[in-house]
Amino acid sequence: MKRAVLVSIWYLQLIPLISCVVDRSQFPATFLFGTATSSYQIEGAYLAGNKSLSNWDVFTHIPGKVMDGSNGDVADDHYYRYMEDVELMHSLGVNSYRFSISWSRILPRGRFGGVNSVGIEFYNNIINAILLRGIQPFVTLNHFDIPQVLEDRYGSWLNSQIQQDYGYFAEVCFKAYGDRVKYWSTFNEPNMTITLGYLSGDFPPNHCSQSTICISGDSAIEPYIAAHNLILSHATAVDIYRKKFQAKQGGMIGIVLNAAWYEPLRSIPADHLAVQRALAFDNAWFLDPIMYGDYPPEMHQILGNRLPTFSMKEKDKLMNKLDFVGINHYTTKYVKDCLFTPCNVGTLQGDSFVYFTGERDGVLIGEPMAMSGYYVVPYGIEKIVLYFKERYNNTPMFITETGFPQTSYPGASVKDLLNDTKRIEFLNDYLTFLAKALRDGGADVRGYFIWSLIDNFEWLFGYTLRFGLYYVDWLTLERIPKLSATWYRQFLNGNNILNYMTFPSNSTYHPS
Ligand code: PNW
Repeated sequence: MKRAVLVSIWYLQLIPLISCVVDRSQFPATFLFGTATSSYQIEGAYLAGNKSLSNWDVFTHIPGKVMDGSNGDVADDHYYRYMEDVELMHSLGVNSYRFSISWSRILPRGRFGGVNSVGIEFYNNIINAILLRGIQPFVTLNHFDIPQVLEDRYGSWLNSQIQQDYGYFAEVCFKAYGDRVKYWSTFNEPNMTITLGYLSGDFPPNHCSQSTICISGDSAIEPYIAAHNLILSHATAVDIYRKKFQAKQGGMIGIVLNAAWYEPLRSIPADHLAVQRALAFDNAWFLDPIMYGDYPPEMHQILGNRLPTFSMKEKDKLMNKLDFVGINHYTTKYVKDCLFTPCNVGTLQGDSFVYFTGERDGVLIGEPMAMSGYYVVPYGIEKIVLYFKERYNNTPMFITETGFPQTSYPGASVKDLLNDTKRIEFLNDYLTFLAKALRDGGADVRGYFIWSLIDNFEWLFGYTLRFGLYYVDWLTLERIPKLSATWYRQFLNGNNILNYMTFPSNSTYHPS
């Protein structure tokens, strides 16, 4: 009963937002429109072509770590079917493709062994195939998966040695692919790698203070050390790119953050400050050092000497180490202050003293998505873009991910999964507000990538969530276009089928 009331009130709030139908012409002709994937989530072939085990290969094989007990051993079998996936992209009419490189395919033993030519060739094949079809590669060097050997030998991100390993890996990639790749991101969502890996322990290397969940770790200290080494690894790679490759190859290099937007729960100063703190602990944690040479003031104030310091030399190395900011944006939440008035703080928000919720006075901030804690809030994308614009002097930005999950529960009919009208509305409404950020806000956003091209291995959720524009049958690995694939193709063609689509009565257009 309560839920029914919540949903209907939420619907009334959305009425003014759903009347807009976005158009390709609202974006510059040079704008990148693409789809995004990552190596571990799609490739499979986990032992093929001299690849070594990654941290995710090892982690997913530990019972109980992934919701449905699955792993990425096969995933979408993209390693063998990449040509089919390239054709899917081509048929969509995208002009770019964001994908990541598996470090363990390129350097199976890190810097302690040779470069694997089979791995090099695999990504060469992809890059050449997409370029032939007018699709620009947008390459992520690291999307969560690292060679397990780096964990076993010296504790990966907790050890400063990783900077050398990462720099070496990046250089091998610039050398091999930089003649054709003009967009490089060093890391995907380091904020997730660090908080999930060293604070909650949900991701490898499964470190945290709670001995029932983690074998080892210290959630108060390790996240900050690991982040410090990761930030310096980013700077090392950018230094190498700028000194040895950029002038000749002419590309851009940046980093990608997981960037939710936050609204104050109450209109009181404490909650407004809490929003700033939440944003600082999310993104400025990484971006402030990379742009300005030090951590944000909000973190210094709270963490004191738990926050490692950058030497003068490191600060110099860090300054202005970004050509663009990549923004992965899915959701907006309310934030409540817990610093001035103590309250219940979640594990991941502990040090920022904020409480996240999706509800205010019994009204949800947006329709809940299949991923818990995620809500559909189209205006959030405009606000997060304008926040980055202000804080980082309108450094060029790309929406490197946004997307909508579907639950793949046993019994979900393929027909319903293919008829993904809610995803279409989500994409249309978020794009509408993105266009507004460009038009009214003057934000220098240069591209937009939908997560994801195909349904894939969704980390802790295994195969229970589907983000693809294409449905994947996990038994046959057949790819089938969802309605959203048709919508994206038409949108890119200058048409938006929302204009003449009739929605089924259970869609959010006509909630029963
Ligand atoms: C992104 N989690 O972040 C990632 O970059 C993608 O790999 C991922 O598939 C996508 O979002 C959709 O979740 C993540 O809670 C967000 O486990 C949340 C999680 C992981 C990754």
